[in-house]
Amino acid sequence: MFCKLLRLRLQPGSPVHAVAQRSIHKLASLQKATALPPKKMQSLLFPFSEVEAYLDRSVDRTQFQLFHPSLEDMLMAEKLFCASESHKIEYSSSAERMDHAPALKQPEVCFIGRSNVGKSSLIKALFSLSPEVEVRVSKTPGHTKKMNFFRVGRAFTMVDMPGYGHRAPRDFVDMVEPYLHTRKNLVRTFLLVDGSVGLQKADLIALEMCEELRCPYVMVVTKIDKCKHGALLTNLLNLQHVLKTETSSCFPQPFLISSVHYLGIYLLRCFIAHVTGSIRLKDTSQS
Ligand SMILES: Nc1nc2c(ncn2[C@@H]2O[C@H](COP(=O)(O)OP(=O)(O)OP(=O)(O)O)[C@@H](O)[C@H]2O)c(=O)[nH]1
Ligand SMILES: [Mg+2]
Repeated sequence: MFCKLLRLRLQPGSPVHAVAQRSIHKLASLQKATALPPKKMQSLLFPFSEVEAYLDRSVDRTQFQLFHPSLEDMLMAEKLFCASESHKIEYSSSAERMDHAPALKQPEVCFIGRSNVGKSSLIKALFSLSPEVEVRVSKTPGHTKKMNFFRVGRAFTMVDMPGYGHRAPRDFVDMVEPYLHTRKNLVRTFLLVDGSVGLQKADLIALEMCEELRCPYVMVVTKIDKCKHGALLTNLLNLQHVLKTETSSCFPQPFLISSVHYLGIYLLRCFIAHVTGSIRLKDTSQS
């Protein structure tokens, strides 16, 4: 009964729903984060700082901290993720094949990775300041079946891809590969791996493909809120080794993310704004 009532009161348009939406909005904003104690804020903005304490002194940390923008830069980037009358953030279209993909001029970034790794959740977290943008996530692997295009004003487009592995191996061959091969306005590909399990065979195949295509890509380590420290460290060090020895098109710094607790979301917003040319970082030595 209570649940029914709650659901009723949380209907879109109801006053309670509006309050709930506002609190999500607050949680996701940098303004809110700056009110946290310094250590907490540091791990929210730069999640690697949390892990770093557990690393052996001999481990080279520079690779994990190459992109280290100022708070001012992050605030500038955050504005791009807030919709307004003149800056619409919206789902634009879906496509099952490249000839159905919208012809767009603005820079584009895409998110690829195994089914269930958290691609759609990451896009949802990035858009959490504009909660009216609907991004569907699901516990069931293979949920996203098409390439979904989201427009961020006139600044850039973000593309949510179907996952590979599990029940959707064809999607990858039919959609992701042709997309990466042909998309002219694609400026960065984000390849997601699950922090608890690390690089899997399917991830290495995707990584090899990005290398072959020489498409600039970035590794994102997801669900770090669920990872045991030991497992996350082992997987990070293995990833660091692979990036150093087997890649040349990959940005050396992996981005650590929790889409549930917004860890690393602020940093990734800033990186996306930067690589799409939407903001100019104040201190260029940090790029
Ligand atoms: N704890 C935790 N769970 C997450 C996180 N990101 C995603 N999940 C959960 O993981 C599941 C899969 O998330 P999706 O975002 O739908 O995964 P996907 O990669 O888009 O999956 P496909 O569309 O099937 O390729 C959902 O149950 C999410 O709630 C995270 O950062 N932390
Ligand atoms: Mg999805």
